[in-house]
Order: sequence, then C-alpha cells, then structure tokens
Amino acid sequence: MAQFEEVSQKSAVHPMPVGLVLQYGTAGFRTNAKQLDHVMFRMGLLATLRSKKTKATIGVMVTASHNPEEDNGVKLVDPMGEMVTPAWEGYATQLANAEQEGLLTALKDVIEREAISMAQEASVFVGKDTRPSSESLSQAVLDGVHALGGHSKDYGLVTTPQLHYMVCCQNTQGRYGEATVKGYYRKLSQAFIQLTKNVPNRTDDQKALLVDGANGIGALKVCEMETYLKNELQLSLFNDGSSGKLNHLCGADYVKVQQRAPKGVEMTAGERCCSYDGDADRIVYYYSGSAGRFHLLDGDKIATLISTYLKELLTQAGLDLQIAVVQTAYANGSSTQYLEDTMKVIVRCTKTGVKHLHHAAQEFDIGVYFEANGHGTVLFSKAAEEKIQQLAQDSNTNDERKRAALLLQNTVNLINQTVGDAISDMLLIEAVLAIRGMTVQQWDAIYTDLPNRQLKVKVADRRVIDTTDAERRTVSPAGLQEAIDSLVKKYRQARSFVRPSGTEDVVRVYAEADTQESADALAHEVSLAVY
Ligand code: NG1
Ligand code: ZN
Repeated sequence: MAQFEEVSQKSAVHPMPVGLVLQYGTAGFRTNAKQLDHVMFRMGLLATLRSKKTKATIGVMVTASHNPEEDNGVKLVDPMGEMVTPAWEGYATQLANAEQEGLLTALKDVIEREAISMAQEASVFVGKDTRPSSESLSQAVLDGVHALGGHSKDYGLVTTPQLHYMVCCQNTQGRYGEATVKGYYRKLSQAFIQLTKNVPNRTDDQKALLVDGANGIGALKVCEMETYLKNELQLSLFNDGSSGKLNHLCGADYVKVQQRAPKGVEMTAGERCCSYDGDADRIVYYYSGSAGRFHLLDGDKIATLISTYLKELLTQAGLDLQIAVVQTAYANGSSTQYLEDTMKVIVRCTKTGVKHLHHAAQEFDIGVYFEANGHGTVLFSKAAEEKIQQLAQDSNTNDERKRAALLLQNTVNLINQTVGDAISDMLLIEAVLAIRGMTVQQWDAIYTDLPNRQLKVKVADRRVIDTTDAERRTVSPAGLQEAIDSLVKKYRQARSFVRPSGTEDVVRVYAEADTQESADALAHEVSLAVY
C-alpha cells in the first residue's frame, strides 16, 4: 500500500536512537529534546489514526511545560479538547518504542485493534512552545501526519490550552468559539469586559497586575491579548523571553516549589503578582507582605476563591446546581477543611494528574478542579449551562437574580473548560477579585495554609511503592504505611503520604503539620522510612 511505503521512507529520516525506551506518562512524553525526533514523527502518525478513528480533529502539542529549556515533549489532544484517552496512551508508548523495522507492524496493530478505516479523512492541529527545539520537532509531527495522508493545520506558537481550545472549537462546529487565536482573544476578553464593566470605582491600582511569563509562550500570548482588554487590566510583564532562559529561576513551578518570588519581578508590598509555567497551563499568585514576607496563593487558594464566588452567584440566582471541588492529596489540609466545613461544598480527592481531576469534575453540575501547583479549571455540565442561559434571558426574572445569571453566563464564557489555562484563569481571578471588591490579602486570609514540606527520594525502583485511596495510603511495601502512621501520630494536625512520581524517577514525600519545624521533621522521618 502506497500509504505505508511513505511511512517507511519517512521514518528512516526520523530514526530511533538505539536502546531508548520512553513512556507516555501523566504529561505525555518528556525528555531531552535530542531524543525526541522519532517520537514526534510517530505521534504525527498516531494522531492521524486517532483522527480517523474518532472522525474528528486531533491536537498535538509540542512542549515540555516547566522542564528546562533543553527538554521537550509531546501531548495528544482528543476531540473535545481533553487529554487523549488511556488506551491510546498505551499505543503511544508502543509506537514510540517500536524498533525501526517493527514500526509498520506496530502501526498496523493499532489499525487492526481499533478497526480503523484507512479511507477515512484525517485532520490534525499542531502547536508548539518557544523552545529552540520545538521548531524542528513540530515539523517531525507534521511529517508523520502527511506520511499517512492526513490534513494538518500548524498553529505555530500557541499555549497548550490555546491548542486544546482550537481542537474543541473545530469539533463543535464553532459552538464553543472560533478556532483561531484571535477568536480565543475575542471570546475571553469580551467576557472579561462584561464581567468587570459594572464594577464601580475600579482604581488603576486594582487594575494593575504583575505577570511573570516564565520566558515562555504565555508571555508572548498575553502580550498579543492585551489590546483586546481595553485597559480593563493593566499588565506589567516580566520574564517576557527577551533575555532570560525559559523557566530558569522563574515561572509557576519555580515559585511554588521554592516558595519565593521569581527572578526579575520587582514587587512592592501588597501588589498582586502571578506566574505562568512554560506552556501557560498553570498559574500561581503571590504578594509580598508588609514585613517583606512572601505569600503564595496556589491552586488550592484559587479553587477556594472561584468556588466561593460561584456558590454565592448560584444562591443569588436561585439556581439549584450542585457544585464540587476536586483536589489531590497535595491539597493543603486547611483548604479541604475550609471547603467542607465552612463553605459546605462537596470535595473529592483523586490521584495526581489533571486527567483524573478533569474526569471527576465532569460528574457534577459545576466541577472546580485545581492541583495545588496551579493547574486547573471549572467544568459546567450541559444542563447547568442551559439553566444559566435560560435565566439570563428570562425577562420575568427580578434584578438580583438576573444580575447573578448574567455574571454566571459571562463567567462560563471566560473559562477555558478544555484544560487548565493560565491566561483564562488569570482573567477569571482578576474578575472575581474586582466583583467581590477583594484585595489579594483578603483573598489570602480566607484560610491559613498549614505549614508543609515536599521532598524527593531517590530509590532503586520506585515502582515497589503501590498506593490506594487516591494515593493517600500505601499498600506496599509491607509495613510502610504503618511506619508512616506512627510517625504522623507524633505531630499535631499532621498528615503525610508518599507516592512514586509519574514524571520523574523519584518517590515524592509530602508532610504537613501545625508548625514548619514539625512539617520538615515529619517529611524527613517519612523519607527515611521509604529507603
Ligand atoms: P508527578 O511527578 O507524578 O508528581 C507532577 C506534578 C503533578 C502534575 C504532573 C504533570 C506535583 C506534586 N506533581 O506529577 O501535579 O502536574 O507533574 O505535569 O506537583
Ligand atoms: Zn504546563
């Protein structure tokens, strides 16, 4: 078959390095960029098959998010803009690791198992981040798509969530929005302006926000968007990529893990600041307190702010919709307690990895999900969106209910429901703070984080650790959970768990307790129990 001949010929141009074995993990494939050319070509092939199978457009994003600039990676995007389904993660791993001469067999195996009609047309959207290697690697993806006769659209430099958005728009025939970068800016900025335009007396100070772009794609894209915001938000951009290195001493991951301000951001006391990660699907906020102390507002604080706001609007609108917050074991205990006991919202805990949170959030009318590291969004069920829309258009509704329904409607439009989106999340947070007339300090004061510590432990084989209960308890090796339990008992308000990382060859240890000293000591003791 001519199709497969072309695959054979082209794959020779994208050879696999000898002895390299990779796995499609929680964040797709990710490693040093020099090892990825063949993977990209093969993901172009796989995306084309996935498109034939689903009869829809599929996305391929070339990025390694918060990893160092020398790394790169690739993620596949399914038709509604969600992460690719788990069975196909397995195919991705098989294809990436197939020996050069076995590639066609591996490909035909997928075609057979999924009963794919090769006569079906295929369409693949490709995007890339700002890494120097992304240019040629995204070209390798396109080569793969074309080798199997698929159609492609190369969006060039876009954020990860922008590519997810394009795929969703395309497959919903524009109902979600227009599948262009301009369409994305227009939809989000209009919703933001609608939300903030009736807020009385917003001062320039309240409109000002410092943004750390991590020297990446988010910096580029938020600049492009700024004119659409018509001065309703006044951004001061740092780490815009003009001189610094991607993710180096800056970005959301650096700020969250180091608990300190990024390089180059000059903040005065009380000023709101935020950091994106390298592909702009994560965001964290922070400010400097009066004594110069650094205050971090992570994904848990963001989820709390957003769910409180939504719950209040639902009450005002008189809409009976069930709202839930989805977290992971890394969520600070104070946030969970506040949400359950004070806010009285449903809280769910899932395994680490956005796809697990996304999936759990889909079970509710409104599902707010955030990982503590700042990756998250809000999902509205179709029924919830319809109820909100009906009420917003209902001419018999009284003023208060109508106002709340209109705010909810614009909030829905502001949110990128396909995946966590730093730009969309930032606009939502800014709108909520404006509408509720809150300063960043007032937001921070909703609850106080329990002191916590995260450690990494290198072990011979991290897979010997098996967990249960959304990774909060270990089932093997024998005795480990009992050891952790007895260590935790020594401290007040303490909690600790260990789990093998899905993205690094380490075991992660998390501990929290009433004081920083206790949290540090507990994390240390638990890490010793892991060896
Ligand atoms: P692992 O390495 O499995 O802990 C990390 C993050 C996740 C998620 C993924 C994907 C922590 C503790 N873990 O996973 O939240 O973002 O990377 O990037 O932050
Ligand atoms: Zn990212």
